[in-house]
Amino acid sequence: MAEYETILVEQRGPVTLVTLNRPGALNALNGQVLADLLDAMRAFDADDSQGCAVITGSEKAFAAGADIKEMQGQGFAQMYGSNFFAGWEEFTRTRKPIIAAVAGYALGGGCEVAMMCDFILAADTAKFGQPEIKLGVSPGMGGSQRLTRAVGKAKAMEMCLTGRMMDAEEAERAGLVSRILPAAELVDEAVKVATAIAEMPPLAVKANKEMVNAAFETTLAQGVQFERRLFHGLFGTEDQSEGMAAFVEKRAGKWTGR
Ligand code: CO8
Repeated sequence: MAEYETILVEQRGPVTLVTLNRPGALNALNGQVLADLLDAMRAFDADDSQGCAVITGSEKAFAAGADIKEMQGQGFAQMYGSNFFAGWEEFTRTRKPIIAAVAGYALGGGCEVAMMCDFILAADTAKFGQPEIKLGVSPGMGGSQRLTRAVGKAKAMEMCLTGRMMDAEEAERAGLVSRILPAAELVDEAVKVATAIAEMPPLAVKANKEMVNAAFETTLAQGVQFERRLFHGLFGTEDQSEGMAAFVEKRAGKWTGR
């Protein structure tokens, strides 16, 4: 298992657990975090023994945003010229599922990374926000788009324009997070959920992730067509034959990933 400067990576059975680890900066996201995380996610996607990842932070912060000290001295030419932080798009192309397990602050880029994951499990201590306006800027890693799709225009607009944070209860009511858990149980429960996903037929896992994500990119008719074609395609897999046979024979399925 590779060692990284800004993240800790461990395998718990079929689950890759990634812990953001810049405690002195509340896990602020700098170029090194991006490089480390992309490397870890490439390894995760390529490893057949791994079926689902969990990304978490500390008790106090999932991540308090992009690293303000790294960005402070930059001008337009440097930001635009280097296409600053465009590398995060690669993170969203990870084919296996990623769960964000969020405790404490998920602000700015931290909230945006949580929203790039496939779903968010929140500790009761979680706080979500897009406070970039207070720095004279705006979300830059998809927050204005993903937050709006997740919670609707009214809340997204209010949060982006005022920088107000949403607590876990409000985030769950608004549909930003799938569930709230006691902080002390967050990581273990997230690993449990990830293990259940990792034990599903792997091709069906990828197909389900792809089709739900397609809902954000297509019209309803195109999305329904995309779903149906993937559904048809799964009938070419061994795991479909096995899954349906196992149901009829009242036994558990054994997956080959083919
Ligand atoms: N960047 C760098 N350092 C940070 C950050 C950050 N985002 N957040 C906290 N830190 C550091 C603090 O500077 C401090 O370091 P030091 O001890 O050396 O002074 C340490 O972490 C602890 O922080 P605090 O003392 O401030 O802790 P508090 O408990 O008092 O406050 C808060 C916690 C409320 C979370 C506070 O730290 C805070 O407001 N942080 C900044 C939140 C923020 O504004 N986030 C948005 C950043 S901009 C962004 O994310 C843009 C994303 C898009 C980029 C895409 C580019 C294309």
